[in-house]
Amino acid sequence: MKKFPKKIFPKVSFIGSGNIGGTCAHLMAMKNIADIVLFDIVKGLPQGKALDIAAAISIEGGEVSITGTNTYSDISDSDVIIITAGLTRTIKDNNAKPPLDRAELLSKNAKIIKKVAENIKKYSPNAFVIVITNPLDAMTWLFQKLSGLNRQMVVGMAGGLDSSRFCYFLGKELGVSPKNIHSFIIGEHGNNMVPLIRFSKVNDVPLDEFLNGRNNREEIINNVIKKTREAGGEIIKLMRASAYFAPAAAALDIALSYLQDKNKTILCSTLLNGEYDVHNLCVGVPVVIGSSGVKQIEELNLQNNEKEAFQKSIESIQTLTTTLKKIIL
Ligand code: TXD
Repeated sequence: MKKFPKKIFPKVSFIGSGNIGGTCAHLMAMKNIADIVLFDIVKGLPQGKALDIAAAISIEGGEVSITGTNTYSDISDSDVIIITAGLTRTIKDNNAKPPLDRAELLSKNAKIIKKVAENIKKYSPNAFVIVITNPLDAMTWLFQKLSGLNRQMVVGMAGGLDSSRFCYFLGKELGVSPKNIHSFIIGEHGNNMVPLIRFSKVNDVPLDEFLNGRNNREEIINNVIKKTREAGGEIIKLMRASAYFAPAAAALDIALSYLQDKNKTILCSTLLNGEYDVHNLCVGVPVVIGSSGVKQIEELNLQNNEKEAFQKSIESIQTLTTTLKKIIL
């Protein structure tokens, strides 16, 4: 019988094999598009998840491989690396307490990102890296600085998730499929996120026009924004764990756009060097992701009220980034 050479797949590594890492690895494995490495500091966790996902691949008839490891050299020469290592906003031992603010994770997660950056620089300096760890914009900035990777090869995942939540809530409110809603949420991944209503569309019609004539227009929009802002905390309150299905799907979307050169415009945190008049900060904006990473940063023409909200967001990211400079750099 004729033997065909085994297909060569790109390599995707996950640093952190917890809820988001494990779920995203599973989603990716089911697409049969990349060999996967799951890394974690907890012994057994990545190995166990890899074994479980390997059987799922087998059911699907997939050809990709998946490996679990506690050894950094196993991530060598990855094409994509997804970083989820770190603490979450969950307070596990006290259900009565509200979820932590993302900023409260700063110093502990910064130490973790430092170690991760050193190892990615050593073993996989040509990878396209997607940062997921909170506080997102500050951790993306820190990773880019410490790893020294080119800015177009580092993004933070958040805006895609926030926008998908906005589309879901608005779709529910209006009885429209979220698929037919476009929304833009820029700025910080946190309380100061900036939903750009003027750029939002329903069935290709600007949202403002779509809601024209409804006397509860303001109420609908404010309600959807509030729910979007609070979704992360609400999920923690409900299930005592940080959201992971949608974050994993949003990370996969970015990875696929890179691996398959889709040139999709996705809201990601990226290092701004003058764009939007922002210097040396990672901020959520629309970017085009393709085979060379961030191919383009799309500069939206903001109006004064939008600029004001964006500025508030920038100040919040700036505060965290300045703290990072003091404690880590
Ligand atoms: O939109 C977004 N960016 C986010 C971000 C949406 C939701 C949650 N977001 C943040 O992602 C969350 O606040 C956390 O900072 C990360 C990861 O969340 P996840 O829910 O996956 O957390 P888990 O399940 O606790 O997994 C984290 C794993 C866990 O297995 C730890 O053992 C591991 O990280 N960990 C490490 N791995 C490697 N190296 C080091 N140093 C390390 N420390 C912990």
